[in-house]
Amino acid sequence: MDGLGLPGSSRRERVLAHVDMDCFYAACERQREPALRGEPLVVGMGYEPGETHGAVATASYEAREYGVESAMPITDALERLPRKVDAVDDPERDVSEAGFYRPVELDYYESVGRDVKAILHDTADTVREVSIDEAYLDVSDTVDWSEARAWATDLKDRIEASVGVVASVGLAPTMSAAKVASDHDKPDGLIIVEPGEVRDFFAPLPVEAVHGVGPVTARELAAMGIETAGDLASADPDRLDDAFGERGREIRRFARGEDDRDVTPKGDPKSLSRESAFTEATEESETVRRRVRTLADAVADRARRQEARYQTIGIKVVTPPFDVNTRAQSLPGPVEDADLVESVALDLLTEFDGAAVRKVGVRVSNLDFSAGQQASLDGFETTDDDGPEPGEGRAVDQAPLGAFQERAGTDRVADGDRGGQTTLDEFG
Ligand code: DCP
Ligand code: MG
Repeated sequence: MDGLGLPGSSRRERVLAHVDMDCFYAACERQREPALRGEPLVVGMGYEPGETHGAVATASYEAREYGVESAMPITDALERLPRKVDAVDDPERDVSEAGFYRPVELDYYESVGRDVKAILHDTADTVREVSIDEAYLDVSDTVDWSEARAWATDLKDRIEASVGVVASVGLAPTMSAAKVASDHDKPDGLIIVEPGEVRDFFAPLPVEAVHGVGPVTARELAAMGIETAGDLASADPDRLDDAFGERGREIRRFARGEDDRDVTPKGDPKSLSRESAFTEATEESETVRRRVRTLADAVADRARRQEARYQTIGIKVVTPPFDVNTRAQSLPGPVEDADLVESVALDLLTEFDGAAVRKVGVRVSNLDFSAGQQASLDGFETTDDDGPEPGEGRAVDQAPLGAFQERAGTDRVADGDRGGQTTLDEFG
């Protein structure tokens, strides 16, 4: 019953998947032209049949064996792997050592990508699409570690049977480990990294495998004698801090398998919020304040994990029968400050001292993701996992009343959104 992600609390080990299609553009070409299956195949951006201009967008794994790589000029690729049509006419060439070349047709690949994503959305509630052929899934609520392999095998089979392309899948309790896992056994890969195995899984890999470590950082790390993720995981944090600042500590955390980023659907959320109901309306203001403190911590932690700053902090107080009261305070600029979320929320709550309260919520809005990854969440989430605090009734899990609603000029909104509307107006 945790999973709230409260600071200091142990989160339930999540079951996250990263799905990435194998040699995707080439796979799409093979899907509509099955004769290309099993053949060396190069898909060229800016390439035209019979010509030599353009660059390699992707190559089938058979073509990669000839040294053909993404972003290589087609002229170089042709030196390593001539075209079949040219080899047939050239007595110097061996047709069996030649391949096929096709120009990029993005519209078609996008439609295949959409078909794959439809299956992903069908199989997981939370899907973050990353690129045309890649997505993260959070299946914690439906898949247990004991059935992870069966689930992933089924997903791979479904994609191949209904779309005709092959996916590599990695499962792990963190996003970065899941991504490395999906890449680890390509093509047609399936790697499961269970909780507790993440650090060992990373240890022998080169530092570049660690999220946030690019070629430049890798070179700097190598100069410090840090070559594998294992070296990075056990490096002296002060030394990393001296060399890279806070980012040094962050990549060390990733190398240790510590990555608490959430899989969030794509697109900016308008707000991040948590709400929680009391079994029965309570007039004990200290009970309400305690709950608001918990929610404020949860919201601030969620914002931190999504790398969101916020300029508005608000509360929602539901009084019997279903009167939704919202209050908010806007700040001069975006902040990331958990203490401030708590103090502003408690301050706004004082107006309701002594009132009977059925439900409370804390929300941050006017979000700013410029500092990091983007995320999406609509309206209020009902907490389903903060247990009762001592001396108060059990927190009841309820369907969310819907998003905070606020009409211009009023801050008391009839509970018109209980029928599942998701209208959301910004505070402030
Ligand atoms: N792509 C591109 N240019 C690049 C890299 C990729 O046009 N420099 C396109 C072609 C790829 C697609 O994006 O097919 C997906 O990129 P990936 O990095 O996932 O590469 P592939 O799917 O081709 O290969 P892999 O099997 O390694 O995932
Ligand atoms: Mg791919």
